[in-house]
Amino acid sequence: MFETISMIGLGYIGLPTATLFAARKKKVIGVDVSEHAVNTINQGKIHIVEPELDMLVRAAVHEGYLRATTRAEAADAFLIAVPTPFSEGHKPDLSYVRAATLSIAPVLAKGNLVILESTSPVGTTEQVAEWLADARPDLSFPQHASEAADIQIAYCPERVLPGRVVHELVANDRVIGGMTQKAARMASTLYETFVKGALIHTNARTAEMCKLTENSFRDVNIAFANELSIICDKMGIDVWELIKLANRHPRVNILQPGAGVGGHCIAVDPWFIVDSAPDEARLIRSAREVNDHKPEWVLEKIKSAIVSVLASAPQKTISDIKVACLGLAFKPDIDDLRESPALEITEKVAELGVELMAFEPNIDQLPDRLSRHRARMAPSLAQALTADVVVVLVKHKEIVSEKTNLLAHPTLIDAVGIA
Ligand code: SAJ
Repeated sequence: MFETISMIGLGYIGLPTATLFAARKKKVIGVDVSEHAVNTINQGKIHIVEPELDMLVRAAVHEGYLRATTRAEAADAFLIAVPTPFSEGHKPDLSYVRAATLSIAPVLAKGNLVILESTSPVGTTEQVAEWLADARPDLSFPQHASEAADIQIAYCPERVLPGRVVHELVANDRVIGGMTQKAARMASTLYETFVKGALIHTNARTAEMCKLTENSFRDVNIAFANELSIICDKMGIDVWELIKLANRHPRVNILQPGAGVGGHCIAVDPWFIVDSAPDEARLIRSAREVNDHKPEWVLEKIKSAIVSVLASAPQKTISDIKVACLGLAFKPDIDDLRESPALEITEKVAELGVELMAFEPNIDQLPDRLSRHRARMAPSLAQALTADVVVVLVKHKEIVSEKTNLLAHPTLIDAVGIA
């Protein structure tokens, strides 16, 4: 039924998905606006970091099943996996989805299936169907012709964890939201090519909301932990011990406070619900605000520590103070710095005019944002420990393994609970 599959958007989700189809000997045409991405993939290499993916892409390209291009071509099924960021006022920005949709419109043909995978506000799949219907009046679409439509459309979100994408794309259950039941059945047939998890059918709007709900659930729960950490700090209680104790209750499972919520999903997706239901989504909005505030709170703690060091050494000025920030990535044991609260905090510390050392075992070079300032990579954790103020921002394994030395430091700010 699906001989040729086209993936629009070859990023963190699109490329692994395209590659898994190709690994099952489907002919896959990957489309991306970035010439760099297209050229890299066509050489059998990858432009993103994700375990196991390089090997799979190399095989798929060399065996001729995966090819990348900047222009959409005819196919049996089209999958769209492009970014959906938010713009001013946390309003969803659908411009990439619209551009991707319009790019496939000229090559659509009767019998095609179109699947939107991008995390999207409720109603986006119907919007995609409208854009396509406007662009192709010669074809019929599900909003008018239902199951008899020439083109079937579904919304099928991914739910994979960065760093485990290849494994989770295959193993996780998947929600298949058809604009019609026929669309859901067609999408299931397509994903059965490589998905071993269950494929569960619903309508497109519920599937859109399901993706947003999953990430909002996590955001709300992390906000609870972050709020507790701020309350406990005020009350002189060790939040990490408190959480361990509370989690001994059979029905309590509090997550871990940290430096804030980073990445491109959890800090974004809940806003799509808030935008759709601003008066009703009170808890979801508060959680976002609590988590967004956490880096500022950590920064205030660092500033207080610097003030204390200066007070105990009156001959020193701010430029004499050495601060070591441990961890820059958005979460433990990855090299991904995008939307990282740890990086945001470290940059603000550097802006204070201190001498800054950053320790990040997963990267070789300081990002530009930091190298602009008086900042350098700490060659080792031992070196970082010579700083006047040491701040733990990410629970990387290399940092936790040094916890005895870290906890002995006289001015340690631990945002993640290494003890
Ligand atoms: N974090 C905490 N405390 C915790 C757990 C996480 O502060 O107890 C922080 C992390 O340090 C990080 C942020 O939250 O800064 C997000 O990390 P994460 O591991 O919770 O999630 P992501 O962004 O890597 O991936 C999420 C996943 N969603 C859920 O777990 C519900 C993943 O399954 C989704 O596919 C992904 O978002 C996505 O693409 O939407």
